[in-house]
Amino acid sequence: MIEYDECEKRMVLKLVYYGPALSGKTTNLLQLHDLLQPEGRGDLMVLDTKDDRTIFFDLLPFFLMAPSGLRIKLKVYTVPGQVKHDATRKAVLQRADGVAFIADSQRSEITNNFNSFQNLEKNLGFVGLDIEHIPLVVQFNKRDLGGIVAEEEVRRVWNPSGIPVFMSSALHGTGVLETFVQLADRTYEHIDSRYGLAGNHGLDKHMFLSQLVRRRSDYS
Ligand SMILES: Nc1nc2c(ncn2[C@@H]2O[C@H](COP(=O)(O)OP(=O)(O)O)[C@@H](O)[C@H]2O)c(=O)[nH]1
Ligand SMILES: [Mg+2]
Repeated sequence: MIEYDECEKRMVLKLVYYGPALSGKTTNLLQLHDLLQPEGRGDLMVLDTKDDRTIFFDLLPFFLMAPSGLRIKLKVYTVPGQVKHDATRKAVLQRADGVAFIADSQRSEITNNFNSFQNLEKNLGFVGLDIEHIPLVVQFNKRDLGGIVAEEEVRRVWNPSGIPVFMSSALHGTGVLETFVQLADRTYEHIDSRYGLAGNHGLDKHMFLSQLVRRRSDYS
């Protein structure tokens, strides 16, 4: 599904933050924009309506270079979570190389999380992708709030799936980088096995991740 042009030495990777409305997908991108190294980072595009909801998507681009000269553009998208925007979600999911599912930890959101995850599975199928094989991580956000599902309960439900699960409070920046790094790690593995990022381009995983996630504070 990846966009790869051998002659142009160019690769575009697409990561998608999926989940129910208001779970914190846009907030994750805002925090990532602040946490990640400025050099390779493009401009964050956030398209909110006046009621603070994403109607199309948000986009945060990153640029990396492999020792071979291969240029990699990594685009991180969010989807609108509201049920009525299903067509937009399908469009954003097209050609995705990895997905982070952002769940809302509040008990009141259990059904919305469940429906949105089912919607992800269905829409991946619709665009010709398979939830069993696409790099996928799950984040339970808003851990700072009361009335949330206990971590043990979350893990009991999700552990059998083998999908990595992170607890976060995106509003306060915790768990955001961990989620992203794990998604980037899984995506690297997936791409490397098909395109030989290490073998053909001299880009090992450590180099890939460190180009992405050097924190701002490393520069001050
Ligand atoms: N308390 C709390 N609020 C959060 C957290 N993450 C996001 N929010 C709030 O939840 C609302 C929806 O967040 P947003 O990122 O727009 O959700 P999206 O619809 O998934 O993009 C906003 O008011 C955020 O400030 C969090 O970790 N804790
Ligand atoms: Mg949003």
